[in-house]
Amino acid sequence: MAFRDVLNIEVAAGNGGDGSMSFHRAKYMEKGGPDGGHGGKGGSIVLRAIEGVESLERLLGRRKFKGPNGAYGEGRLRQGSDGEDIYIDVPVGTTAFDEESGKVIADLVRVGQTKVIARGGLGGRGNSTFTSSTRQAPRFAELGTPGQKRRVRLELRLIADVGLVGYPNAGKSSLLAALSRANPAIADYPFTTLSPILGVVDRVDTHGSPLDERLTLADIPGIIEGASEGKGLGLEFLRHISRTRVLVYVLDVTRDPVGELAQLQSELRSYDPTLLEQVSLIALNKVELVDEDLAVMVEDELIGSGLPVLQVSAKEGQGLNELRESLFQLLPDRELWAQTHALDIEPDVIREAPLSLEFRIDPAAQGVGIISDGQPERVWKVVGGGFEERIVRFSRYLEEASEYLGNVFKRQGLYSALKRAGAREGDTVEIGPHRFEYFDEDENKG
Ligand SMILES: Nc1nc2c(ncn2[C@@H]2O[C@H](COP(=O)(O)OP(=O)(O)OP(=O)(O)O)[C@@H](O)[C@H]2O)c(=O)[nH]1
Ligand SMILES: [Mg+2]
Repeated sequence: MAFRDVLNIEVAAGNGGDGSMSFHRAKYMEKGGPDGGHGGKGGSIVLRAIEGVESLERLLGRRKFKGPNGAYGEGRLRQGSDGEDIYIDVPVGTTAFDEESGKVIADLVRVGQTKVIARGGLGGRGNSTFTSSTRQAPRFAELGTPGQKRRVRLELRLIADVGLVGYPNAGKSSLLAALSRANPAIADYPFTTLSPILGVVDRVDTHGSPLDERLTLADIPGIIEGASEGKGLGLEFLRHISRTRVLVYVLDVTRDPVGELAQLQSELRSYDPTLLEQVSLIALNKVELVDEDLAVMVEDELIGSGLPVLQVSAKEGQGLNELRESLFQLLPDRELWAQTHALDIEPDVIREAPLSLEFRIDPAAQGVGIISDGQPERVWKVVGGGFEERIVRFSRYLEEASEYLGNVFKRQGLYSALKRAGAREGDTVEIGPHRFEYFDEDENKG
């Protein structure tokens, strides 16, 4: 199975069903009352984090997800059924971005965590809702709203506590194998590891008996000079160590450890400078291959980097207990770490979020207008307040719903605001693509 850690998908939530415009019909009854039911909600698209899937591969077969529409309302006050939410199961550690804005929509770090990434449309209200003392037979109903559509980029970043970084062949996979039960491929050629691998490391006491404490260790493909320009396997796998809490630089003592460390750090920096601020240590590997004196000399040089250095041999097991114990001791508290590394995530969408009632009369459009009948037309452009959205929801019944809408707008203070701004009888009020004539209530009283 190929390892897949980036995937683009398209999601479209279901539309809300339209409310019904219906009147009760029964034998021997001349005119029945309005009995149109509400439309159902559209199904949302929800990301859900599941355990045990390390790759986004399983989603490859399906790139488009569409939520079912809510059903229309019907007569006899029958409500349309809601479209069921669609769940997309992704591995823990998946982050979702809105492709257009680049913003983070979801960051799933716990098994079972969910996040709506496309919100289903709202159902419209049936005509029975709109009766009042003066309107006993509303010949209009509300339409459903469209479901949210967007393109989403999914990125998987392994959730590991510790990440191993180093040049190819430094012995990262050998260390993972020696410290955990993981069984990665190990070979004496570069780029043996082609995709990230996770292992679980148990803490042990001084006698080697397991304590009930473990951490996860991620082994990623080797990094070489120029990786930030795409050399070798590139830097894309560094994504997987971006949220490990400890970094281990694995250096081969027989090569040029000081030079390689500097190079590694410079490649990491060009990918994400905050990686260098992570708690880090150096595992100076393959020490059994060189003189003790040489190893000590190299260690001294590396200490100049300010990082703790441990001499180890993945092959002979030397220094591994110390390395394991250091990892547990250095590991920052998960909660504290999460607080300082929190992503700026789009807030949860609340289905019934009310529209903002705030509106403004666009000053740019005031008094400016098109000449009609030799007279400049006075146009008042109104922005916000949810007016346009409301009109859209009655677009099929604009004529019949106009009085109702007029009352809603009046209650929201639209006419008094226009009057204060200087609107006069006969002026044009523009809301989105809709235009209507301003009508001064006071002048028309009595
Ligand atoms: N002598 C000796 N050889 C080692 C030691 N650790 C690893 N090796 C050898 O070094 C070679 C590379 O080891 P790997 O663990 O595959 O190295 P890697 O860093 O994972 O390499 P890539 O996956 O290619 O990035 C293998 O032949 C290992 O057997 C060690 O402590 N001593
Ligand atoms: Mg490897």
